[in-house]
Amino acid sequence: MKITDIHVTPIAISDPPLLNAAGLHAPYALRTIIEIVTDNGLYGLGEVPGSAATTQALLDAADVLEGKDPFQHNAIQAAIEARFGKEGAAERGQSPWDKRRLVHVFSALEVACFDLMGKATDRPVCDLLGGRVRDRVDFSAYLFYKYEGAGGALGFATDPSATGWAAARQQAALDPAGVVAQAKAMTDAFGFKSIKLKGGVMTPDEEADAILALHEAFGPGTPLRLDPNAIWSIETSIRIGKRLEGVLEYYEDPTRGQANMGQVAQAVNIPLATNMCTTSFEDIPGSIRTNSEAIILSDHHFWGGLRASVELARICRTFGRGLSMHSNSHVGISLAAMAHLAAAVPNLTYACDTHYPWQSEEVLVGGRLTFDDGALVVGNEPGLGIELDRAALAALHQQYLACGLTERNDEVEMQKVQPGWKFMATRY
Ligand code: GKR
Ligand code: MG
Repeated sequence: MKITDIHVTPIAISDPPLLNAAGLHAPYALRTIIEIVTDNGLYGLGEVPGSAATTQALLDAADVLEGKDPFQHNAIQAAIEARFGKEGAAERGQSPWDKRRLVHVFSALEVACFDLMGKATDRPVCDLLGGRVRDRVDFSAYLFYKYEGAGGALGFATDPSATGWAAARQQAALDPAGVVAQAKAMTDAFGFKSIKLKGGVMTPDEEADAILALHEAFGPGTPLRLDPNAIWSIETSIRIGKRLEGVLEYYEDPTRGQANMGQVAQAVNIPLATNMCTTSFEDIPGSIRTNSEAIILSDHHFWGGLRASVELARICRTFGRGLSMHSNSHVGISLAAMAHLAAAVPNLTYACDTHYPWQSEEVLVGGRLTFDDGALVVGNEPGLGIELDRAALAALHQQYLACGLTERNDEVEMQKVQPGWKFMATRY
């Protein structure tokens, strides 16, 4: 089996006005979809966070891949590295999401190759990652402070004909009551059993109040997480952490950097988790030295693919780290890859993050994937078990061209609402 063609398609999907430490989500989130075609008539799919730079890098990678065997990951990785050079942790940036280019290229290509390998061998991807240890992958409710609005063409407006979660996802949530209402609507609609609140938006005490309100509303049996995306000082992180001891399942990136996280970890009796201070293999020695977190949030888009994520799981087991999973706004190709990975990793024991309920569009035949009582059921279909709806892909590509966005910039979006607003690496 040889690679003959690569199609790279940037798309824009409607995204509501969600708030975070870096600002505000734009009306559209960008993703790049990759399709790798082989000489035996198969195709494999990958999806990564979109930007003009990532799309260009994937287009530049195309000729490196042509003629290669999709089973030969090492050869493909070496060829990509030879083309692009190496990239260090420094390129990640300070935002809540990862801005490195190469990890995205590896991830997109590698996931598409795994999809192909599965189709060629008539095996689901989880079988190629060691075999499933679970059929059902639990996901958590991912709550956001938000302005009123549906995103996409509606922007800050709402669609009065919407019902159920589609109606609830348009409502503003800016205080503890709004957060609890959002949590109820989301858990009712999807059956999620764990809840994460994206913090770093309101004052730290308001966010702690929201967590305490969730604890009160859902009871002690519901695992809760808070993620201020590292914009709190050590002192604030410790003070708020003390308010939330016995309430949080884990405390995600309260402060910036491994050394600071290590100090908070020593002072607060809640496991710390990260997708910001330990984000690549070269960060692992520092993580061990500083004891910066108890749990690492894996993300195959940022750790360089599915194989790398399985390696990360092994390292977590060796060093006594727990393992959970991070997400960003996405469609079903990423969700299917996340589910196959989580199905095959024994120590991925926490419910995974997903932004999927916030999105409404899809590029898959059959439309949106569905959660069964908070979980995705991983089937036995070959590869990722999904097929590309080419008409839907073309429509979302047109939406990309029409919306004019070329990269994610939450600060610029926030400035449209609050002129002069500035991202601060440490705000409180
Ligand atoms: O979607 O606004 C968002 C989140 O803040 C996202 O970009 C983060 O990467 O989900 C993320 C996290 O856990 O830090
Ligand atoms: Mg996080």
